[in-house]
Amino acid sequence: MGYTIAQKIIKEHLVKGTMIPGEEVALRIDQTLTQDATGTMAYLEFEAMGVDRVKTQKSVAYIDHNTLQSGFENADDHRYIQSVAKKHGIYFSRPGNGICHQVHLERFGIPGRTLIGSDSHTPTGGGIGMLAFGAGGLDVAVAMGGGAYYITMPKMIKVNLTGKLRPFVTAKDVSLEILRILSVKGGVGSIIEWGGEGIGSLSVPERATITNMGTELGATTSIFPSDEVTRAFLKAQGREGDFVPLASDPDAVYDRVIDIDLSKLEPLIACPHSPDNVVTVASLKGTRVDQVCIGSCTNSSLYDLLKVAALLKGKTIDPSVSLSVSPGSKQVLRMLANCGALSDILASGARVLECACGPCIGMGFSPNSAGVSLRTFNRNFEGRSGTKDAKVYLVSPETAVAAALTGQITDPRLLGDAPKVEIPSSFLIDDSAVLAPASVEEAKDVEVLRGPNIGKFPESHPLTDSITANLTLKVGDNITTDHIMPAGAKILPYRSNIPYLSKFCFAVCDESFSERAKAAGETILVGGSNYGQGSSREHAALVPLYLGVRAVIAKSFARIHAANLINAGILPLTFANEADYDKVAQGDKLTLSNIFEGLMTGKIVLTDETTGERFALTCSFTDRQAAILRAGGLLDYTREGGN
Ligand code: MIC
Ligand code: SF4
Repeated sequence: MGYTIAQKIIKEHLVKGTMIPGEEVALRIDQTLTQDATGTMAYLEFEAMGVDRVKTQKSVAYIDHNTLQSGFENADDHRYIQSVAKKHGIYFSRPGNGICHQVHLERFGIPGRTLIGSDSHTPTGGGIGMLAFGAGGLDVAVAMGGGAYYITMPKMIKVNLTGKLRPFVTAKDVSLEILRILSVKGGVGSIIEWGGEGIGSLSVPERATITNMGTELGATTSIFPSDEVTRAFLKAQGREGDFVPLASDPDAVYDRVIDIDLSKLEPLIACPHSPDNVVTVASLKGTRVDQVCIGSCTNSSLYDLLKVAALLKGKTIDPSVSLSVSPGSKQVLRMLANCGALSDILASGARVLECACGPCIGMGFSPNSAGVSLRTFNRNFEGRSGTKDAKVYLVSPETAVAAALTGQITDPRLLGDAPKVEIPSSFLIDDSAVLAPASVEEAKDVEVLRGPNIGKFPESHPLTDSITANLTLKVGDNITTDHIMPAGAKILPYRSNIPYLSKFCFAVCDESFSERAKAAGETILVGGSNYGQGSSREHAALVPLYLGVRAVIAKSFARIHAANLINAGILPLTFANEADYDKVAQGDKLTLSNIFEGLMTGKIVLTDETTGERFALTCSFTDRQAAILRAGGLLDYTREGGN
C-alpha cells in the first residue's frame, strides 16, 4: 500500500508510535514558530525547562499580534521576546516585518519538513508542502528543547480539484466551499491533502490561503504536494535550493475523497458568527456594509493585494464604508510601493495599516456598533472584532473590494473585467528585519529583559482520585477559545498576566463567570460538541486552571484545546451518552470518582450530587497523557524527567 504525502513526512519524522489512525505518534520537529500573543508564555515555559539553546533546525519568534502600544505592556513583551530569542538561538522577526505565517512561507518554509507553531494557523505552511501544526505554547517550548511533538495519528481526507477557477472566483472561495461541505467540525482527526489536476493552476500563496483555513475545519493540518509551482515560488524567493518534490503514491489510500470542480464555484461568503455559515455572495446582494478589512494571514499576499490595487485603481470607495488594507509582510508592502500599486490603494480612500494581524484579532479597527464588516480573514466569531454586536462576514479580496466600492454586498463579477495579475519571477529579498541569535559564546552575556508585565505560570494541581466541584458554567456547541479567553486590544497586552486575564474568562458568554468561579473554589465546566475550537491559545486552559477549573466535560473537543487542557493538568472528559448533557444543570454539585483507574480504563463515573443521578463519562488518554495529568501538567511532567 502506498503512502499519502502526510504519511510520508510522518514516517520520516516518527520517533515513537505506529502510524495507525487513532494511535499516538511522536514526531521530530524541524522548525518552530511563535507569535507574540502566545510567545511570551511559550518562552517563559522554555526558560523554566532550563535548556540553553534550541535544538531545532530553525526557530523563529515573530512579533505580529500585539503591535498597538498604548502602554508599556506590549513593548515590554517585545523586548523580552527579542532578548530571550537572542540568548537561546532563536531568530527574531521584528514588529513591522509581517504576519508570522506569511513571512514564514516566504522566507523559511521548506517542503517535506515538520513545523509546529504556537498559533492555530501554522498549517498555512502546508501550502508549500510542509507538515505544519498549530500547538500550545508549552508543546512548542518542548519541541524547541528537542522534545517530540505528540499527535493522534490522523485519518486522511483527499480533496481532488478539477477544472480552473473562473474570473473573480478565488482560493478563498475554495476554502469557503470546503467549509460549507465539511463544517467547522468536519476536519477533526484528519489531515486534508489537496490534489488533482486543478491544483496546477493554483500558486503557492493561493494554496496557502486554502491550508490556512483548513484550521477552521478543525483539521489536524492540510497539505499540498510540492511541485513545479512550489519550485517557482521558492526560486522567486531566492531559495530554489530548498525545493524538494513531494507527491503521494499512486496507490495511497484515503479515508474519504471529496471532488470539487473549480470551474463550477461561485463567489462565496461566510455569515456571522461561524466560518462554515456559507452562502453565495449573490444571495446577500444589497446588504449594507459599514466596514471592509483586507489582510490577515489568509489573504495578504502580494498576489492578493495586487488584485485589490488593480480593482481599486482610479476609483474611490463608497463614503459610508471604512476600508483597511494590511499587507502580510514588509516584502509585500515594499513591492506594492515599488510598482505603484500602493499609491492606487491609498488614492481609493483606503487606510493602510501596518504589516500585522491588526483588525483580525481586534487589535484596532473595530467596527461601529452593530456594524456590518466584510473581512478577508478566517474567523468571524462573535465579539472577536472588538465590537460585541458587530456582524462579521468572511470573503475573498475581490468580494471585499466590490463591497468597499459600492457600500453593499455585491457579487464581484459585476465589477467588469477581472484584474490580470502575474506573480513576479523574483521577489524583493530583504531579511534585515530578521535578527539572528547570538553565537553560543556571546549568548552567555545576553541579558533577558523582563518588564513588570511578565508574570508567572499559574500553579498546577496534582491530580486527585476524586474531584467534587461546582458546575459553575454550562455552555453549548462550538464554543471557541475566543469565548473562553477573549483577545482584542484591551486584553491581549496581558497575555503574561494570568490573574488579570482571568477577569475576562468566558465574559462573552457570562460576565459573572470569573467571580463565580473564584467563589466556588473548584469548578467543573460542561460544554457541547467541538468545545475549544479556533485559536491555539493555551491561555484558554491556563486561565481556567487559575480560576480553579479541574475538569471539562463536553460532547466532544477540538484537538489543540484538548491537548492544552491536558498540558495544564485539566481533565477533558466526554459524555458516554450525549443526551446526558441535558441532564446536568448549571449550579449542580458534581463528583468525579475513581479517576486514577478511569485514566487507564477510559471510563469515569460522574455523580450529580444535587439530583443524585450518575452518568458514564469516557476518556481515551495515552499512557503519556495519563502521566501528564497525574503530574499536574506537562511542565511538571517534563521537570520530573518525562518525555
Ligand atoms: C487567532 O487567530 O485567534 C490567533 C490570535 O492568531 C490565535 C493565537 C492567539 O490566541 O494568540 C491562534 O489562532 O492560535
Ligand atoms: Fe493573526 Fe488573524 Fe492570522 Fe491569527 S488569524 S495569526 S490573528 S492574522
